[in-house]
Amino acid sequence: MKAPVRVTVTGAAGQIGYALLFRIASGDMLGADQPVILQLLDITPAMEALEGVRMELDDCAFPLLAGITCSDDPDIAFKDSDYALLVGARPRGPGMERKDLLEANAAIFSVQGKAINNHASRNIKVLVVGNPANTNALITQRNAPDIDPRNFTAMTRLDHNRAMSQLAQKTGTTVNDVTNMTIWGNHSATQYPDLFNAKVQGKTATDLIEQSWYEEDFIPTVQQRGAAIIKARGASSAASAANAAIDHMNSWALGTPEGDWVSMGIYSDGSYGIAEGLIYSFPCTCSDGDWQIVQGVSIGEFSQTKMTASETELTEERDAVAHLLG
Ligand code: NAX
Repeated sequence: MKAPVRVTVTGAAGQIGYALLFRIASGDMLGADQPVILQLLDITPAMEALEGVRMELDDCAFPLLAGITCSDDPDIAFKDSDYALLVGARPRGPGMERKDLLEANAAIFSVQGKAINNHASRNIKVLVVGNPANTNALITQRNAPDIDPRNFTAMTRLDHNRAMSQLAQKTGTTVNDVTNMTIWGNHSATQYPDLFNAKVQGKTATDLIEQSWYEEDFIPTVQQRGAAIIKARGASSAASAANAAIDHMNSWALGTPEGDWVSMGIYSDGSYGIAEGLIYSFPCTCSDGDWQIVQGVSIGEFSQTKMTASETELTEERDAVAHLLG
C-alpha cells in the first residue's frame, strides 16, 4: 500500500461536499491503492454540521481513509496538502450584482491562495469548483506565487460530461461511444461545447447531427443545464458536480486514455490565441500527473467566434478583481 496523501476539501459541510467526500475516501478519485487523509475546511458556523460529516465518514470504516481533520482555519486545512478541491464559495445573494459576487469570492480565494502558498506541498494539485470557478482559480493561483501556475485548475468537467450524455442520447449511442469532447472557455453561459472535433464511434459528431440541433438545442441545453437542475430539483447540481470533480482529479493524477482527451480549465500558455495567464478550458491529455493542451484541433469561424466571446468574458472578470490578484 502507498503512503497516504493529504486531500483538502473546502466547503466540506455543503451539498457537493456531502456527495464528494465519501467517494474520495472510497478510492474513486485516486485509486484503490491510495490511502488518503482528508483535511476539511468550512466556515465557523458550519463546524457542527462538518462534525456530523466526519462521524459519518468514520462510520463507513473506509480502508483507505487514514485520517480526517476538520477546521475553519485555511492555514491548518492546507498544511502539507497534496490535492485540494476548492468547493466552498459565496453564493449569489438577493440583490447581489455579478461584480459583488466576484468580489466576495475573490476575498475568499485570495486568502486560500496565500494559505496554499505558505503551507501546502509544492506539488499540490488544485481544482476550483466554487463559482465563478475560472476566475476563483486565477485569484488562488495569483496569490500562490511560489507554486507552479500549472497546478491550479478550474472545473469544466461537469459541462464536458453533460455534453457527452446529450450527444450520446441524440445519436442513439452511449457515452462509451463518445470521445474527444471539448468545452472551451469559461464555466458560465459563454462556455462553448465543440462538436466539430467530438467523435461518436470514431465518426465526426457534426456529420451525424443537424447544425440547427447543435446551435438551437445542444449548446443552450449544455450551457443552461445547471439552471434546469435548480428548477427541477429546487437545489443546484451536487452529485453530478461531485462526480465531475472526481473525474477531473482522477484524469489529472492517473492519466487520460490513449486517443481521447478531457476538458480542464487551465493556465493558458497562449495556445489557440487565448490570452496567456487566463484560466481557460481547453482539451487536455494527462500523463505522469501533468496535463498538456491538445494542439492542432481544427477551429472554424463558428468555433472561433464562441471561443473569443468566452475569452472576453474571462478577461472582464479578471479586470474586475485586478486589485485582488496578488
Ligand atoms: P453549499 O452552499 O451547499 O455549500 C457551500 C459550503 O461552502 C458551505 O458549507 C459553506 O459554509 C462553505 N463555505 C463558504 N465560504 C467558505 C469559506 N470561505 N471557506 C470554506 N468554506 C466555505 O454549495 P454547493 O452546492 O456545495 O456548491 C458549492 C459551489 O460549487 C458553489 O459556488 C456552486 O456555484 C459551485 N458549483 C460549481 C460547478 C462547476 O461545474 N464548476 C457545478 C456545481 C456547483 O453549482
